[in-house]
Amino acid sequence: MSTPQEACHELLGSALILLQESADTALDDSVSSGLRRALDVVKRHYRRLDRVNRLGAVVALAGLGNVGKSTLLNTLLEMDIAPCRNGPCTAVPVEFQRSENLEIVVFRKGDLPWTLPCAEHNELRRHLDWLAQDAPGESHRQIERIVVRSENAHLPPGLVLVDTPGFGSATIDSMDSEAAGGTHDESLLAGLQRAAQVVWVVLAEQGIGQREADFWKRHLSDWCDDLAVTGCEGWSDSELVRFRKRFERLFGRHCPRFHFVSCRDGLGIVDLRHRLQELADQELRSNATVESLVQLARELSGWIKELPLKHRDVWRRDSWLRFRQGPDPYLWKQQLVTLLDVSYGS
Ligand SMILES: Nc1nc2c(ncn2[C@@H]2O[C@H](COP(=O)(O)OP(=O)(O)O)[C@@H](O)[C@H]2O)c(=O)[nH]1
Ligand SMILES: [Mg+2]
Repeated sequence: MSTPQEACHELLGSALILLQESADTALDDSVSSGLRRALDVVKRHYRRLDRVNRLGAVVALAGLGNVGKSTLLNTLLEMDIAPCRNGPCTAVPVEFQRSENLEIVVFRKGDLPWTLPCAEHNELRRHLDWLAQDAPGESHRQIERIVVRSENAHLPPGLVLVDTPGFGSATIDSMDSEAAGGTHDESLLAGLQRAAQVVWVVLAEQGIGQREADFWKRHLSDWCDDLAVTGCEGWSDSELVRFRKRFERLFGRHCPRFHFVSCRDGLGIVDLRHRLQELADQELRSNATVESLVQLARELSGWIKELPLKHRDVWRRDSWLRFRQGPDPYLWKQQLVTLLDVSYGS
């Protein structure tokens, strides 16, 4: 029997074929464009799954500088470990993984990795403060990334949680010329290359700039479903709702989930830990993908029922039969078929 991840991959593949073939042969333009919109959503899930299969459960906390990424990571892990702004700032990506050993592994350009075993947490912290700072000098310039292994109960096995370098808030906001924007985008993206998924971090009182949202749409929307808003201590529920309403429209159709958190009073931290567990676990992640597909099928079903009768037969006949026939070990397809079989309905 296939694993949930393999079954999810298969399900997405057959949904893609059904939507593509039906959109290509639809006689009516509005039917074909409706199907293509659904196709975009499924393609996005497919690309995501592909990236996770390739890179593993590597989740990066990313965002502008000084928005609380490192502090959030420390709070999530209940450990004073990632260097924060009141210490030296993080100049290279620092990856945190669960392991029985307490050690730091330093990856340098054109060199073998260098392992630093640590006897206790303070020693690790001291090494890390020195390594992660933006110090001048050849030895620091050669460092590409740092891996920290520790037996932290809050790090789900298999998850790699990455603290990424901060980017001055001025940089994205002041990208006036295309050239400056390009350079900045490249450095930001280079830091995210190894991440299969991104949690984008913003600071509540700063809000979200148009350029940040544009950057997200252009480069991250395929693998960033989560937005952590830090510094929300003392915010009332209605203020949080207002924040969401004000900024969610910037993201368009694929708006990420907002997680309101505070490292001061622990608001939202348990929920965000659960979300990271979900991202780390193949089965939970596959279930979440299927849930989104079922939601999409519900929307499609509602849309089909609204079509004029003569256009309601949206599925290409042979594609529909093939879709129904494929393997369905977890009875996921059956749910979709039930929802989507409305072509001739009343
Ligand atoms: N009030 C408040 N301040 C925070 C919170 N998270 C981070 N900070 C502060 O924001 C500043 C920048 O934090 P840091 O984690 O270094 O930001 P980074 O550059 O994004 O990694 C520090 O002074 C933190 O104390 C939060 O949830 N609430
Ligand atoms: Mg930092």
